[in-house]
Amino acid sequence: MNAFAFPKGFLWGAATSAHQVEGNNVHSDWWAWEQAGRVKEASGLACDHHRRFAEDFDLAVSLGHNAHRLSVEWARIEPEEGRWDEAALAHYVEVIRALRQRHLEPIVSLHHFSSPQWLTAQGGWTHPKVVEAFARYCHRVAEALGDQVRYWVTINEPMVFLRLHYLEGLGPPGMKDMGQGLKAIQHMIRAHAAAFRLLHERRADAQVSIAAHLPVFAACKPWRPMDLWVTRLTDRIFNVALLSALTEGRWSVPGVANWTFPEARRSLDYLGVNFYGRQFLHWVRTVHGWPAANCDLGHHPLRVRERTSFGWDVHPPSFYRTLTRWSRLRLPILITENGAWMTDDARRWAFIHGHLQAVARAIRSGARVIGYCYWSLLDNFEWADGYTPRFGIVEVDYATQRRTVRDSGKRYAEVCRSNRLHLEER
Ligand code: IFM
Repeated sequence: MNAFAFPKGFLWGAATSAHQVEGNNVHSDWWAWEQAGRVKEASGLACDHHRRFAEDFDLAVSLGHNAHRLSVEWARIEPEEGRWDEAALAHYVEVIRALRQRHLEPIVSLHHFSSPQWLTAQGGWTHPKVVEAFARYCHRVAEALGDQVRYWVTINEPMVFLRLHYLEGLGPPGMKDMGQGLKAIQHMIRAHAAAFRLLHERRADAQVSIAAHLPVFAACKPWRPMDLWVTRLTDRIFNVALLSALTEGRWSVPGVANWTFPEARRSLDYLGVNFYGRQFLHWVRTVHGWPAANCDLGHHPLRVRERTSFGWDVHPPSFYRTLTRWSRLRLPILITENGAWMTDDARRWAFIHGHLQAVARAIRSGARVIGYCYWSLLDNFEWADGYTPRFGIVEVDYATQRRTVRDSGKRYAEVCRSNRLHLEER
């Protein structure tokens, strides 16, 4: 074993998103979706973070963090089209001030799965005017927060968002249509490019990216040509095409589409990486959807040794692979999310520890990783899965809003404080 020192100034923290923690996000499309009974549980008061943000940031400081990722909520800031809620903006100014007072570097996402109801009523991200609407909203936020925020995430996990909301109908607007999904991707790329530009106009040293969910895809049955084919195709559309649109201005998936986005060329200052494990895929016959589905990991007792309480694969070597693969873009990498729901907290720590080992090894191999945000600081509302999954290094008792730091949070704090990790030789 030897001690690995992370680079000086490394950002250590945890991430949250507005709808998942704030509570009473009544103008968002997710709120309407929940009220319409489309999910088993509604978000309601969530973690009441809208009122308790200062004490939650105190907790983050007590855990040795020096950064914090959060999102601002479009639906609060523009509850009706063209009507700006100044009090909502003032609230986020307060939030950022509270972070700065505690020496927590803010990493601010502008869109994290939830959109204003008025936008979704017009077709959401499939409507061409979303690009301009998003830019207007970002402009307002940049005006209010721009001098206090350096790190921005324009859109969280664009491809997961599209898959869940536009291809699988699991979130608003509940579409299941590949054609609409393809429209939405184009609008997201353009919206990101517009936000990138205006954030830089506001502050030249802004660091802007997306948070890209970048799994390693593997075939369920690699001896089946169709499984292999659909796995490569999914990697191309989910991982490669999006990143080449934002770096080279070209989105191309053979047999699907070839587009150019000159305005999106070089629109990443760093790469935000969300990583949760490998995804095993097999080919499925479909009419309007994507011809791939996740396979039952139970079929892979030899290859999938460990799973989270969600049943997701746990595989730190794949994290190493993702980090080294994408370091070829020659951008700094900020790990904007990595985490697990584990009913046994000792296994959560093992997950964090294993993934930090992978980060250290990737840095040793040349990846320029500048920070790590665990998902999540708090247990929170996990979208269609409600409150059952618990990802937090801080446990939340939803009946009393009492916070209790988990042991995994304390172990993670030791790494954050020391900026070091004992690297286990393999
Ligand atoms: O809770 C989500 C988050 O909103 C986006 N990334 C994955 C997390 C865990 O599923």
